[in-house]
Amino acid sequence: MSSSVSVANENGVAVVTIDNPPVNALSFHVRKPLYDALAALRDDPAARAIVIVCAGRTFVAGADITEFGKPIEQPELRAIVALLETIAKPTVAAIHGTALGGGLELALGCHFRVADAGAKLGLPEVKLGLLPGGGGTVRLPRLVGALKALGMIVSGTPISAGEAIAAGLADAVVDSNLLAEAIRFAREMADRGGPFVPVRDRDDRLAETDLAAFDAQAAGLAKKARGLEAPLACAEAVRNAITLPFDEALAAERLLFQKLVSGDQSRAQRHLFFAEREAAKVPGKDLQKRRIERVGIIGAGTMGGGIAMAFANGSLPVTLLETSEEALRRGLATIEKNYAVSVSRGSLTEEAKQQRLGLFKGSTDYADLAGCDLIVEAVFEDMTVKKEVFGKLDAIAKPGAILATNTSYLDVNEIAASTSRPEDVLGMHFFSPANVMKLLEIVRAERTAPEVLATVADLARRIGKVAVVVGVCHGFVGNRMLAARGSENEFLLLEGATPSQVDKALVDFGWPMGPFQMGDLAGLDIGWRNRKARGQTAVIADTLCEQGHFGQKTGRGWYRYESGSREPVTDSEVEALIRAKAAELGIGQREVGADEIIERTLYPLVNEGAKILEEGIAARASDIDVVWVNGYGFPIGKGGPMFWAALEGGPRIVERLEHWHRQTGRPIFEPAPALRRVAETRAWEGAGAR
Ligand code: 3H9
Repeated sequence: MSSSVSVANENGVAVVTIDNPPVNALSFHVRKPLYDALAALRDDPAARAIVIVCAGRTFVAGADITEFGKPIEQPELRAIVALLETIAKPTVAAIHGTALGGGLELALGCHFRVADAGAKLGLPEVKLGLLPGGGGTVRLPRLVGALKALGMIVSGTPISAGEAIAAGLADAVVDSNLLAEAIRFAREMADRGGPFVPVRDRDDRLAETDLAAFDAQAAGLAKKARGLEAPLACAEAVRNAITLPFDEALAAERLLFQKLVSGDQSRAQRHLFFAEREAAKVPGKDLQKRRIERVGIIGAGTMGGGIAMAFANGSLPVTLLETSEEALRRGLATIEKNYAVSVSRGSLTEEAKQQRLGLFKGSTDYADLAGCDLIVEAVFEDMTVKKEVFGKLDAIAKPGAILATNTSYLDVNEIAASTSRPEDVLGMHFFSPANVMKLLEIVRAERTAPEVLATVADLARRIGKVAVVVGVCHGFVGNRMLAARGSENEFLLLEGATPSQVDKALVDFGWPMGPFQMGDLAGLDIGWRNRKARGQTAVIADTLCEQGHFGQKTGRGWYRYESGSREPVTDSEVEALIRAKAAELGIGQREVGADEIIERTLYPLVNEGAKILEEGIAARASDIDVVWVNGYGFPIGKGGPMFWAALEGGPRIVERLEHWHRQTGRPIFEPAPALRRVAETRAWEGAGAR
């Protein structure tokens, strides 16, 4: 007996309870007593059957991720599962909450799985850059078939108890009294008598596998892996389960796991797992939160509509305000259309669509916002307009209502100062499309009350957003760094790179898309308009816009697009324009390599991140990583810009920044002192290794 594992005998059925809050991870202090308990029960005549159950909110949610990268203390999970499979009496996993990763692998070591109706079962290791390393890749296919197992393991997405029983993963699903039902089930099995066949010996589902179909599905999944090793290793391991004897496939799984767990990609993804949870720890987290039961949104355009949908998706009633009936009708129609698309794609039921639409109330009268607990303004990005809106809100919002601006760049302190209650004001910077993108920058203004910050952070989680608290500056964390990433783009072209070379270098790095392709998708006219408003110029992009090349929507931008196609085609006229501009400016053209492109785009990005840390705009380097991975597509296998920078090595980045500073004379490359300092103390790397 230990505090983490206890055993009780319920009229001949041994109940082994794991109690390791918060998620019953299989830490060493669980594995050891669990192994000892099972070894004793195996030969204990007083136990006719064994049930493994968990205390608290969930079944085992996996191996203890904090132990990865350290020497493994025996017994390992694999040994526990192997021991389970030597037990002749019936063994039953009683599953509630989430049986994930090593948790599901433990359950796969049992003869039977009885699940609570609300339980979820899955092998999400791929999301940590890993594959299931406790036999999951060889046992799951034996129960659910190789194709289903491949889908589950490569996506990492858990399935419901209902799906689990249909797939053959669960043997019974119960609506209540899980433990009592599991004990009853175990007793019934003991009465029925064995032999009970361990999963390792159940090969019938594997025998029916169509290997060609499997390979076709695996090839499709591999295409989507975009440089990540884990999805490919997952597919390889499941294939081994089909083609190799059990023990050989298990040994191969082990080797693949060891390779991945010690690699940079998994370290990066584990870093992100903890970084997201760390980001949620905001100042005032333990204070009494304000109640948020109705949200008001001002503006039913693309942004406002998306934000309203994000709240409705989280079951919150929304009052949507527009300036005219016509604009309101248009906004609500777009929302309805978006939900209809989800229904047609099968990601939403008609019933859920109706339920969500039922949460919307439209209005053209500010007075209708008086009952809202949170009001988010998503009007035109202009300080005068925003201040006017906040003036009106100040007059009508009820005391204690939280007032948020969805500005991407403007000074939230100035906006807050236009009200008589700056402590209730903050920024909520959503990313477009706001109903889809997970990131939310919560902008803390100078006078924002801590409980306001904490309330909004909680709310963000409630609506499925990954929130990061940031301070006030132009562009906050994300857009400010984005400007730094793009600052060299045109110079790279003028010096001899082509748009497709720049895009390819970044796609090879792991981005879903390069900056020029992205520009064409978003519309080049947007940046043009912004530049004009700020009196800035971009020599090539401005000329393209003057010629009506706005990107995909006009069929021409940095690339050419055939009618109806989103496939970029190299445009020789654009390349000629770049050469002509370079000649006009007296800039000599030369070969520009992929390494130079990465250094001149991503090192300035990291450098800006370091400045942001120095200024306290972000509280932690890992917060910046969370912003960039969730909002801007920074490759997860690189862990975000700051994690990647630590692996690159601060001194190297500083040296290269100084090199490019000398070459170009442009001040953007001035290395931030924090970059040098932090790199030397390797503090960022410490955050990653947690
Ligand atoms: C694996 O199993 C490998 C095996 O195949 C092979 C082994 C040889 N370990 O998310 P929450 C912490 S790989 C350590 O906010 P929720 C988390 O950091 C693993 N710590 O709760 C947080 O700490 P803090 C495969 C863990 O209710 C606290 O628990 N399994 C672990 O929103 C609460 O977490 C997975 O990948 C862990 N495994 O969600 C599942 N899990 O309070 C990973 C959580 O200090 N976990 N913590 O910030 C999850 O997906 C979610 O935590 C879960 C609960 C859905 C379970």
